[in-house]
Amino acid sequence: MATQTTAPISPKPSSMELTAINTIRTLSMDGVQAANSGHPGTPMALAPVAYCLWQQFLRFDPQDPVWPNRDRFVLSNGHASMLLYSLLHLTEVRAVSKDYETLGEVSVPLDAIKAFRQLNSRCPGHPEYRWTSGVETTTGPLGQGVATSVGMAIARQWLGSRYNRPGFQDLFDFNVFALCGDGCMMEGISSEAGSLAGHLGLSNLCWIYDNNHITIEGNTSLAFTDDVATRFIAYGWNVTRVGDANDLDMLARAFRVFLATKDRPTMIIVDSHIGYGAPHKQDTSAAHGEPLGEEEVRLAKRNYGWPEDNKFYVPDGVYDHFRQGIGKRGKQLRDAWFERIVEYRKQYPELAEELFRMQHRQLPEGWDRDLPEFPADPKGLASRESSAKVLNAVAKNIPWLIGGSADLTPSTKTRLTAEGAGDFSAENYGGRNLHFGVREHVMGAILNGMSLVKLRPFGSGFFIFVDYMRGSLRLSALMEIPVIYVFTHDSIGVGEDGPTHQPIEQLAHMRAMPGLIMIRPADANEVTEAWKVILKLHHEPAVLVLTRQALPTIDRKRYSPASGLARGAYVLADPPEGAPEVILIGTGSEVSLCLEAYEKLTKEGVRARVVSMPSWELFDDQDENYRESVLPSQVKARVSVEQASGFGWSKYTGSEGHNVCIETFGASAPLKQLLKKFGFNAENVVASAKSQIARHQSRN
Ligand SMILES: Cc1ncc(C[n+]2csc(CCOP(=O)(O)OP(=O)(O)O)c2C)c(N)n1
Ligand SMILES: [Mg+2]
Repeated sequence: MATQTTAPISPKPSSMELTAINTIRTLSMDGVQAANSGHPGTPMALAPVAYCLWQQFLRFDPQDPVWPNRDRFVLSNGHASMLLYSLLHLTEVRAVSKDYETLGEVSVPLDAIKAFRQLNSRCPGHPEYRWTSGVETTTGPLGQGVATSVGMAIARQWLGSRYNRPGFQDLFDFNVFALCGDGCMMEGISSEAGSLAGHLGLSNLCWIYDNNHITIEGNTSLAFTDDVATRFIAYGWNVTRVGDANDLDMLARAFRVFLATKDRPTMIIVDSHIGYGAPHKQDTSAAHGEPLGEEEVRLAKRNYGWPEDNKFYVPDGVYDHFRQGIGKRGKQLRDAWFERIVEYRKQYPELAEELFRMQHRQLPEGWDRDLPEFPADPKGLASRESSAKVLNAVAKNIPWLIGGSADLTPSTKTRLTAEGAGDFSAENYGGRNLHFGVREHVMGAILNGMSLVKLRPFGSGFFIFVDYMRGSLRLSALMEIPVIYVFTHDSIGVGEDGPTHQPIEQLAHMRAMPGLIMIRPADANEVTEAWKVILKLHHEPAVLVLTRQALPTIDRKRYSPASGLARGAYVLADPPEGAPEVILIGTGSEVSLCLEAYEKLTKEGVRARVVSMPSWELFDDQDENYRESVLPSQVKARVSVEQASGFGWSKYTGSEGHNVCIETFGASAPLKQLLKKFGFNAENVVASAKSQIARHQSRN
C-alpha cells in the first residue's frame, strides 16, 4: 500500500503560473483516464519543468512551428507524451502541411486530447514526427530522443558555421533541449550520445534528466545506481542540479546556467515526484504507466485546488497567459529572423538560395552534372569504390550533404574529398566529414537529428553492424525522413573475417522494414543510378548495400543499360530468340554470376533471362504491367541468386522456384573457397536453372 507522501504545492509560483502548470497536469491525467491507458505520472511531475522552459526560455513560435532557427524541444521519455500534447494544445501550436506551410488550424485541439490514443487522433500513444506538428522527433524507444538531440545540435553548429556571416552572426543559434528519464539514462545509446556530445563540446545542447528513481518495475535501486552527475562530468558536460521540480526559480537559474555555458553541453538533473499530487500513487511505479483511476484523479485535483469533477478543464486566462509568454516572445523572434533573412538574401544570395532549397528538401540546380559513367571492365571495381566516386561527384554540388562513419571510413570509402570538406570537430563545426567513433547506434540517431534539421546526412559502416543501429534506422523509416545509410562488406565476400562479419539475414531484415528503400547495385553503373534515386528521395531513408570485393563493370552495349535500376528490377539479358524458359534473378555481386550462367545456358541452347533486381522496394512500386514484363507469370522456372538468407525470395521465385542462398552463418576462409562451399559458381546456377526447367516441364 502506497504511503501518502504528497509533497506540499510549492508556494513560489504566482497563481497564474500555478494554474497553467496544473492545467498541464490535469489535461494529462484526464487524457490518460479517458483513454484508460497511458502514462500520467511523469507529466504531472514534470509540468513545472516544461512550463518554465517553454514559457520563459524556449525560442519557439507556436504560430510557425517550423521556423528554421527555433529552439528544439525533444521529449525523450516519450511515454510522457501527454505532457507534450498538453503544451502543444495550450500554446496553440499551428498545424503545418507536408510542404511546410503553416495552416490556420491548431495542431492539437482539445478534442484530440480527449481522443488520446484513439485511431487517427493527433495524440497517439507516443509523440510522432510528421503526424503532429510541433513534435520535433518521434520518441518512445527510450534513449532515442536524447541521441537524436545530439544530431540536431550538431546540425545547428554546422549551419552556424556555414551560414552565419558578418552582420548575421546569429542567423543560426538555436538550442536543443531534451527531457529524459531514468530509462534514457540506462539505455546504452545515451552513453554513446553523451560521450560524443561532450567530446564535440556542443554547448547548444541541454538535457534535463528527470531523476525520479522510478521505472516500470519499481525503484531504480533494483537495477540502476549510476552516479549520473559524475558520469556526465566525465563525459565533459556541465552538470547542474535542481532539487525540486516545482521550484521555478531554481529551474530558471539552471536554464540560465546552460545559456551562459559556452564550451560544453549541459545536463540539469531535476529531482521530481512521479504522480505528483496523487495521494496514493505519488512516488510509485503505479503512477508510471496506468491511469490513476477516477477516484485518485479526483483526489489529485483536490490537492491542486482544482474543480474535482471538471474534465479537460482549461481555466480562463490560461491560453492568454501562454500567448503573452512563449507566444509573444516566439513571434517576435521569428518575425525578426525572417526580416533578417530578407537582408541576408540581398547580401548573400547564393547562401540564401541554398538555405531555401535545403529547408524544402530540394536539391541544387545541376547537382547531378558530374555523375560518372564507368566503361565496361571485366575486372571492374568494388561497389564501395565506385560509390566513393559517385558520392564525391554529387557532394561537390550539394554542400549540405554531410556524413561520416562509425570509425570505418577507410573501409567504407565515404570520405568527402571536396575542397574545404574537412573534418567536423569541436574546433571546426564547418567540417563535412563526421567521426562518430565506434558508436553505430547513436550514429543512426544523430543522422535522424541532422535530417530533422533538414541537412542531408549519410552514415556508413559494415553491413553486419546494421544490427547495432536498427532501433535508430527504424525511426528514420517511421519518421519518413531521407537519411542515407551506406553499408559495405555486404556478404560472404568479406572472406576471412568470417561469420561475425558476414551478413546473412540483414537483407531480409531491411526488406521487412516498411518505408525503407534498400538498393544493392550490381556494378559501378548501377551505383551511379542508385545514388540518383537515393538523392531524389524525400520521405524514405535509403540503405545502399555495397561490396568490399571488385565487381565486373557490366558491358552495357551487350546488356541492358543500368538506368533500369530506377525501377527496382529490369531485364538485363534475354535469349537471342524466343521466350525465356527460365529466369535467373540476381542482386549485387551475384548479377555477374547470373550473366556467366546465362552465357553457358545460351551456348547450350537453353533460353534464359537474367533479371538484375537491386531493389525489391522500388520494383514492388512499379505497376503490374511492368512487373509482369520483367517476371512473366507463365515462366515458372525461376532461380534467385543472392549471398544471403533465402528468406522472402519465394515472393519472386514462387514456392516451387529455387533459391541459391545461404542458410547458415557463413565461414571464415578466402572468398574462392567460400563461393565453392556455398555454391556460388556458374556450374551450380546452371544446374539449378536446368533442374527448374525440368521440374516445371514435368508439371505441364
Ligand atoms: C528501448 C525501450 N525499452 C523499454 C521500453 C518500455 N518502457 C517504457 S517506459 C519504461 C520505464 C521508463 O522509466 P523512466 O525513464 O524512469 O520513466 P518514468 O517512469 O520515470 O517516467 C520502459 C521500460 C521503452 N519504451 N523503450
Ligand atoms: Mg523514472
